[in-house]
Amino acid sequence: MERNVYISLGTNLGKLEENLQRVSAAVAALDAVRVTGCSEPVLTRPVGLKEQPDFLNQVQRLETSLSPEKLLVRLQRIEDEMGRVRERRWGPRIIDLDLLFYGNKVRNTKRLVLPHPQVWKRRFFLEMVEQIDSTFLQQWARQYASRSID
Ligand code: PH2
Ligand code: MG
Ligand code: MG
Repeated sequence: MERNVYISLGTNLGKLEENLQRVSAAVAALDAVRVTGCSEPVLTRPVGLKEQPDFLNQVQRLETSLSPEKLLVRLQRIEDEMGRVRERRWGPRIIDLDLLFYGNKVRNTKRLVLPHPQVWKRRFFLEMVEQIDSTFLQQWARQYASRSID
């Protein structure tokens, strides 16, 4: 069981608040996943591709018995079911679900990079994580600094 999983929810097309509520409900309905914290939703400037509408973003903390890879597949399934069209990288989307942190796990595979490669560059995500748990990022950094290299 991993208790410190952080995901970001985002939307910048259509009715933003409605989209966020629908995707929240879909995450909450996942088997083997419990939502244990939510930040306030925040309107953010688009990162990457600048010529697109602002995003409504929110961070949620999950507790789950799913592996990072399995959780990622479930999140991608929600994106697909909610009609996200994967067109442009970093382009506008009805729904965007990103896995930001999975406890202290580090991954660097083709399918999954953990922590999310963009998380350190997007202050608003870090601030939302801190809103949920003001000590998580410090703990993460301390564990990372003292990790055994093998
Ligand atoms: N997600 C992206 C690209 N750009 N910008 C903001 N503000 N919020 C996002 O969630 C976001 C983005 C691709 O995942
Ligand atoms: Mg994103
Ligand atoms: Mg994404």
